[in-house]
Amino acid sequence: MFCAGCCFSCETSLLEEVKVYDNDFSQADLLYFESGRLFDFNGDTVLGYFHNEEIVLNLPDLPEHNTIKVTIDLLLHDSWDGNPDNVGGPDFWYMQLNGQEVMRTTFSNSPCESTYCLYQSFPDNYPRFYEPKTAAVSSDLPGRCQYQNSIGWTSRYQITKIINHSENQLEIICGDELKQENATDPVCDESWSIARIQVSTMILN
Ligand SMILES: [Ca+2]
Ligand SMILES: [Ca+2]
Repeated sequence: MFCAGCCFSCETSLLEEVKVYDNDFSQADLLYFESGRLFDFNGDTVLGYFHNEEIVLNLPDLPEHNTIKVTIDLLLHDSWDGNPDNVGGPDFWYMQLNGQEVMRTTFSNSPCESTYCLYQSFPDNYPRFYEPKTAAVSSDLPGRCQYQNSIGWTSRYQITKIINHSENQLEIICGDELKQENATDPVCDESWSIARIQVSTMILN
């Protein structure tokens, strides 16, 4: 079959891609959020911050499509501990698309040396073992609270998920299960926020 513009090895081709949502929160636009709040982080308006909480975004009236792509720019603040199963973790973060859990992972901003390392599961789902900040697009941001003035205590990730989807609405839920039983102020110890959400509908054949 002749296939204009598609690669030689792939069996599917992208017929159409429509950017249906793009929010970096600079316009303080919280339309379609069930609940949401904004704060200023490092000179940038972002959605957050959260700790043992979910955000819910409902996008209606999507154009006809069979695939959907969601890209989230995620900020992890302060002392995320990754995988360890103890008083400090694991520190989970997850994403659901129309009720389907497409990501359930852990992140770590913590030290990693040859004799002591708090591994994270990202960029895979839990449980996997990667060094802290693996695949981060930025790791030189200051912390938000516990390490407010210290560089290297917020990491930024860009997470993209592509799933089969043809309904005319999309519900995006992001949340965490953070654990810090030995901290007097757990929200200050670790939290997260979102700098940008982009959604595209696609038609693949
Ligand atoms: Ca911690
Ligand atoms: Ca923790």
